[in-house]
Amino acid sequence: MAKREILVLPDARLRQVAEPIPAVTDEIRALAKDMLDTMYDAPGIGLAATQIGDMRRIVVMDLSKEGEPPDPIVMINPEILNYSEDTVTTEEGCLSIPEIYYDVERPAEITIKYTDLEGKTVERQAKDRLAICMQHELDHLDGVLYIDYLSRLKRDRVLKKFQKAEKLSRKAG
Ligand code: K1U
Ligand code: ZN
Repeated sequence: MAKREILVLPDARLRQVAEPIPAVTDEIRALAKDMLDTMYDAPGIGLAATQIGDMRRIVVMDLSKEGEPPDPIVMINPEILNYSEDTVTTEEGCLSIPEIYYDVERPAEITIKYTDLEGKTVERQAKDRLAICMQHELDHLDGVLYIDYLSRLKRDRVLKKFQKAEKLSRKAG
């Protein structure tokens, strides 16, 4: 198992836009495995490569419930083709913004297209938690964090908390 370090706010790399992956190689398959190991260990239900400081467009997810067999999803160069008009508000968390949760409103259903680990193009519809998690993870690839959808007051409160924590940890060495 190769666990990678997860970047935490206010790390500037979380704001970078990731680059497309030209081909699915063994190195990409190894990256996906490290990302899944890192996500399961955290634990989380999703992880974008941006969050481990790798600026390539790849995301992993697993929304299986406790007691169910694992159901890993790896999405390379994912693109959302369509958003539903109806929206849903759900509580989101982020491994790069630990221990903070806020309600976010997003489109309830999406159509998504991506390349899988075998290099095949997949197009599928998603709703409920899967659609929310996919949107959250794809945002990471564009340097967008869920706190960007909050009011300025709430977002600034979160940013200040993490800026202060980073300053203190730098001081402590
Ligand atoms: O991208 C990330 O930071 C991962 C994030 C995904 C996510 C959570 C909630 C809504 C949208 C996207 C997480 O996995 S936070 C942790 C979490 O939700 C969780 C952890 C353990 C068990 C169940 C959920
Ligand atoms: Zn996140």
